Amino acid sequence: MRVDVLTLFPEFFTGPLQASLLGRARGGGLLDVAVHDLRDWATDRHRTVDDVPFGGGAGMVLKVEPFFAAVEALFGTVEARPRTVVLTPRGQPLRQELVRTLSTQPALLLLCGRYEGIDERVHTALAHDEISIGDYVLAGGEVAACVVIEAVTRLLPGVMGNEDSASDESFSRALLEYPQYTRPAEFRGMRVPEVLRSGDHQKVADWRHAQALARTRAFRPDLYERWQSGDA
Ligand code: JDK
Repeated sequence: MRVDVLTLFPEFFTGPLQASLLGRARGGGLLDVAVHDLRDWATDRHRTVDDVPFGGGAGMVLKVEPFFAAVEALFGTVEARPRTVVLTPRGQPLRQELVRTLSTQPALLLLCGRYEGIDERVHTALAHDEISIGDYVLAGGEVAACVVIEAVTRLLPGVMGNEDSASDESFSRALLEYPQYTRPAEFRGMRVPEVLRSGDHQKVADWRHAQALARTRAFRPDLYERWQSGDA
C-alpha cells in the first residue's frame, strides 16, 4: 500500500515509521509512505500556510490553496487523488471495521491539520473520509495519522504473518480481550489462574470467553450491547 501524508510537521512521523511493525513493513516493500511538508506548497515569500478565520474567533486556520497545490503536484488532478482522509475531532470514530475497509485500498492520502483546523473547502472538496481517533482534542492530525497508518498496516497481507489473526479477529473485535499470562506461574505472590495450567483446552477456552464477556460488560457496555444484539 502507498500512503502519502500532508503535514506541517513531517518530523512527527520519523520515529513511528521506523520502529517495529511499520519499519518492517516498509523495509519489506509492503508499505510505501511519503511524508510531505505542506509548507512546500505555500506561495508567498513568507511561506504562509495559515490565516485568521473569517467571522472572527481565536486562533488560525490552515489555508485552502496549499492543500490543493500539493494534491495537484502529487497526483496531477484533484480527481486523481487516492482515498483521502482528513484527521479531525469531528470525524467518524475510527473503528476496526473502518480500518479493514481502508486496508483494502491501494493508496491513501492523509491530511493533517494544526491550530484550529483546516479551511472547510478542503474537507468538502478533498476528503473522502473525516476520521477521529477518539473523543479528546489533540494539537493536530499527525498523531491520529500515525494511528491510522499503524492500524491499517498490520492488516496488510504479509505484514503480521497473519497466523491465527483471521479467526481470532471476529472474536476480538466484538469483545474485550481475556487476560494473558506467561511465565513465571507465580510472581511476588501473584499466581496465574490454575485453569490456564490445567492442560484442559475446553476449560481454557470457556474461561477465556467468560472473562472476555465479564470485562466487556463491566468496562464497555456499548460493545457488550452490540455483541448481544449480534451485529458486531
Ligand atoms: C486534527 C487541529 C486541534 C482542532 C476546536 C472546538 C470542540 C475542539 C483544537 N481524534 C482527534 N482528536 N483531535 C484531533 C485533531 C485535532 C486537531 C487537528 C485532528 C487539527 N487540531 C484542534 C479543533 C479545535 N474544537 C470544538 C473540539 C481545537 C483528532
